[in-house]
Amino acid sequence: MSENLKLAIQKKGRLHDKSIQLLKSCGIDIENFQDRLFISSPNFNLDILFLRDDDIPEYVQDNVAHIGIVGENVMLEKGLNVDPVKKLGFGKCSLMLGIPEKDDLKDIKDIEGKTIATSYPKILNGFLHENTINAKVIQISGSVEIAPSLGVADYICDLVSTGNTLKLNKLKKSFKVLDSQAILIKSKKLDENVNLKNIFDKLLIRIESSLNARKSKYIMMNVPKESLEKIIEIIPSLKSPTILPLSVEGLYAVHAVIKEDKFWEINEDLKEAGASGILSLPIENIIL
Ligand code: PRT
Ligand code: ZN
Repeated sequence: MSENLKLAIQKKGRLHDKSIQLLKSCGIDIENFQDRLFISSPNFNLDILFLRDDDIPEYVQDNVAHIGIVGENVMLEKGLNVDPVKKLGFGKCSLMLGIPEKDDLKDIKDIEGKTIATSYPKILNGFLHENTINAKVIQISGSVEIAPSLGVADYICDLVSTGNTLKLNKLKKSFKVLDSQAILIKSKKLDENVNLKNIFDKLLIRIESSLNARKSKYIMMNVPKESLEKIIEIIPSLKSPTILPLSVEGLYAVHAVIKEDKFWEINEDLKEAGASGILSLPIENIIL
């Protein structure tokens, strides 16, 4: 039997559920994975390794896992020799400079000479270097946000999503260092194995079609003949819309695939132009 492709995902934490969801949306069955370190899918040549997110880049670099899903923040901080393949649209957050609420930081150059606590020294030092700023970077592995109140640092540089953690610690957002989201990474050695490369290519097509589908909606509506031209102009369709005559003379069904965020924008215009019974449906996959 030929070797399975090995994918590393987070065992527990913010990226775990969405990584599983993504695989399921690709039609990959994953069963009984709770408390397991390793499982094989029954319907796709894939083994899944459950790891701490910090360990994933190294496993992929060493080709122990052929591919992995991690935050871009982790990938960049580790700075290992892996190929980034595809941003996955979940786990979005920003690495930001957090400063005490009472402080005012108008110019990035005002960081000069300050002490900054972070779990991301490599990314932060790169940012400081790019902006030709000299500041002292202190590496802390957890609860970075308490460093200013302990007097250990002037500022922090940490991941932020809602900003509530900063607020709770009497800090506020200042300059953004990095935007991050989950990313699919791949081992540099994967392409050397034709069998594994084939499995990977199949998986990537499924992932791309699932991500495309998530951003799109299937819309349907009834349109009288005299409104057809106007309606077609309004619909920002991926391809030209499908138009089907209905059993009622002079009435047509119009079907189209549109970007999700456009639906509410065009809804009113469609009604005004004569469309009725407008439906929007989720799409599971789109193979472009
Ligand atoms: O155990 P393991 O090492 O695998 O997990 P972990 O604890 O290191 O990571 P985890 O599960 O917390 O995060 C995994 C990945 O999720 C990160 O590497 C980021 O890519 C991404 N992510 C997205 C985030 C956040 N959003 C986020 N909000 N990671 C951390 N946070 C922190 C933030 O720093 C703050 O302390 O969550 C807290 C709440 O954020 P606010 O701004 O909503 O208050
Ligand atoms: Zn971690």
